[in-house]
Amino acid sequence: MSRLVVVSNRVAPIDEGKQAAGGLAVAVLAALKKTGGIWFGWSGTVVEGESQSEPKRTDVGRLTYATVDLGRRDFEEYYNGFANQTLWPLFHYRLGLISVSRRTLEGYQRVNRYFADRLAPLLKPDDMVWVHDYHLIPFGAQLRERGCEQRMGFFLHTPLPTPEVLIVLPNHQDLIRSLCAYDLVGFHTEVDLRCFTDYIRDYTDGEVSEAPDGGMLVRAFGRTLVARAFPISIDTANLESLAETASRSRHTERLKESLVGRRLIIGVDRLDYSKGLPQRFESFEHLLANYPEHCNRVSFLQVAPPSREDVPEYIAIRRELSELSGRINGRFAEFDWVPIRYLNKSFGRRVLAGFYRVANVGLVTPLRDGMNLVAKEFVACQNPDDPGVLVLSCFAGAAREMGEALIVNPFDTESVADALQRALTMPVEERRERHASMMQTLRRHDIGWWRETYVDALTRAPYR
Ligand code: ADQ
Repeated sequence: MSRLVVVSNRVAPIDEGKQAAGGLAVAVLAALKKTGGIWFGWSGTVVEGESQSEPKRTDVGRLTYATVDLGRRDFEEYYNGFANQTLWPLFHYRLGLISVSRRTLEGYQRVNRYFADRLAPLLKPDDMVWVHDYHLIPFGAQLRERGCEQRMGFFLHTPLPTPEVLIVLPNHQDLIRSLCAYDLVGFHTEVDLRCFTDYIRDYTDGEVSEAPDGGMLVRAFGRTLVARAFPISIDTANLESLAETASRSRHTERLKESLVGRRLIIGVDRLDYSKGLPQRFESFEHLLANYPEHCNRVSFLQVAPPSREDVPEYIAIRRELSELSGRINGRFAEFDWVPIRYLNKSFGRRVLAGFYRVANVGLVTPLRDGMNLVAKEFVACQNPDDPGVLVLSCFAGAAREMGEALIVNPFDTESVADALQRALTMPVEERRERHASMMQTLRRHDIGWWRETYVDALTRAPYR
C-alpha cells in the first residue's frame, strides 16, 4: 500500500491521549494510521524574520508529523492576508469584505513555494499526496515544478463560488490552473463541483466530460484530472456513544439544572462572519417578539470561540455580537431569566456532545458554509427516543444531505423565527422520523466513508 502524505495549513497538535478537535483532524488521523505516512504543515509557531526552518519531525508509530514555522511577514501576508482576507471572503460570497493586494498574493505564493521546498525532499516515488484547503491551492503545482510526479489530490473545505464571483480575483486563472496540477480535486457538494466545471467550460479552453468511476473528467491546461464531490462527515458511531455517556456527565447535569425546566436552543460555531450569527440572534429576537409564549420558557445558548483574531473583520463581528446580545437580553430578560447565553469560549468534544443532547433545537444558520459539521454532530448526539430538531441553513453544504431538517434561509430572520416555533412545538413522532432518516444518512456516509472514497479515487490516478 502506498504511503499517504497529508498536507494542511495546520497540523493537529500531537497528543495521542486526547481526541483530535475537528472533523478534518479526526479523518486525517484515521487515514494516516491505516496507511502510515506523513502529516506536513505549519507548526502554528510564528518566528521573527524569514520562514526558513527545516521540518521538525516527530514519529508516532508509523506516522510522522513534519512541521515548519512561519516568519512574521509570511504569517501576515499568506495566512492573515491572502488566505483569510481574500480567498475566505471571496469563497463565501462576501465581496464587500475582500481586500486584494499584490503584496499578500506574493506572500501566498511564497509560502506555498516554501512548503513545497521543504516537503519535496521527504517524498518517495510511490507516495500519494493529499493536500487540504484554500491556503494551499498552488501547492501541488509547486511540487510538480520540483519534478514530483506522485499521485496528488486536493480537497477544498470551503465552498467554491460561481465563476462570475471567482473572476473578481485578479489571479483567478493562475489559481484554477494550479488546481489542475492535481490528479483529483474534491469538493463538498455537487454545487461546488459545478462551479468548478462551469469555470473550466466558460473561462478556459478545457473540456469536461463524465468520469467513468464518478465525478467529472477535466482536461485543461495540458492536464487530465477528476473533479468530484465527496461530502465530508463525522465519526457517527463514536459521537452517538459519546453523547450517550455524556448525557450523565457533570457538565450536562449543571446545564440541565441551570435551565430549571426551560427548553434549550443551541448554536456552536467558530466566531466567523460566514456563520450568520447576527442574523441568528435577530431570529431569536423575532421568536420572542412574535411568539411571546416562549419568553422565560426558552433559553438560547450560543458557543462561539474567537478565531483569526488578527483580522479586522473578526474584531468587528465580535463587537457587533456583544452589542446585539446585550441589546436583546436588555429588552427581554427577567430577573430570573437571561434569553441569550453568549459564550466566547470553546468546549471539548465530550462536553459539547452532552450539551447537544440536552438541547431541544440545534440552530445552524451560516450564510455560506462548505459543509458544516456542527449540523451533523448535533443530529448524531440526539436521544433517538426524544430527539431535538435541527434548523439548518439552505446555504450550508450539509443541507444537501439533510433535507429532513427544517431548512431555512438565514437572511430571512422572521422565517427562521417561524421555523424555531415549529421546532419547539413539533410532536415527538415527527421528530423521531426526521431524526431516524438523517441518522441513516450519517451512518452510511460517516467520516470513514469519506476518507475511503477519496483515497480510493486517488489510488486510481493518474487519469487519462
Ligand atoms: P469550520 O468553518 O470550522 O470548518 P464546522 O464544519 O462547523 O466549521 O466545524 C468544525 C469543527 O469544529 C466541528 O467538529 C465542531 O464541533 C468544532 N467546533 C466548532 N465550534 C466549536 C466550539 N465552540 N467548541 C469546540 N469545538 C467547536 C471548515 C469549513 C466547513 C467544513 C469543515 C470541514 O468552513 O464548511 O464543514 O471545514 O470540512
